[in-house]
Amino acid sequence: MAGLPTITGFRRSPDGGRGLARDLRVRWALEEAGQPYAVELLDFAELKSPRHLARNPFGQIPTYAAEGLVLFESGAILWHLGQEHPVLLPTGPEARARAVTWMFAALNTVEPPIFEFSLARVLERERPWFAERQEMLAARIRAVLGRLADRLGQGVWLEAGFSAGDLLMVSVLRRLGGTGIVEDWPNLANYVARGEARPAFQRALAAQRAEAARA
Ligand code: GTB
Repeated sequence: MAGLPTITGFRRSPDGGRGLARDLRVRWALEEAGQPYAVELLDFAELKSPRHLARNPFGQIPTYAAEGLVLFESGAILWHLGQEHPVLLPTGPEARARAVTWMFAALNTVEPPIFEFSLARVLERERPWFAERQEMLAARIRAVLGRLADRLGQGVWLEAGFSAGDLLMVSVLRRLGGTGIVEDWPNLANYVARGEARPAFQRALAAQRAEAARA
């Protein structure tokens, strides 16, 4: 659709519409911002096409394009949207810096062991060392989540109000759905549920599910 920011997502997400791929966090951010958007769905082969590699040199989703600006990396896209939308990044310089810190914490500290853990479940199940490695990765995840849960305490969000830091943290923790790991910390489980209950999240997930059903 001409004029609207356009993001990219999987035409057929391997998660079957559970919203675990990283386009969901961009959709959620756009919904929080009240910014209408268009979605271009890509087959796996199209990810590595010259057209898409021009948008993202790693041939991945999500990307974001608006008014000649083309971005990749979900964190960078959210940071960009946050410049215009205080619901994502507060305007006060210190509050904004704290929110950005949580964005980095979600992507650089919490997501890597979770990503490795879930990737191993898909790619390494048949390996003789699978169980041992899963245990090791689960221990790494638990160490990080314990610290995160301590900091969150009985807070509603990680700082005074919801921000892109929470949006990314909840998105990252959702990947552990079904493993029972997050549930070991009821405050974290409630935090994820609070994020998922936000109307903007629900709209983003519903849109992504509807596309998955049509694909
Ligand atoms: N650092 C980048 C970012 O944050 O934007 C990473 C982007 C990324 O990993 N993209 C993945 C991709 O395009 C999709 S999200 N992969 C295709 C490729 O590399 O060729 C990762 C993902 C995929 C599927 C599920 N799932 O089915 O549950 C979950 C997460």
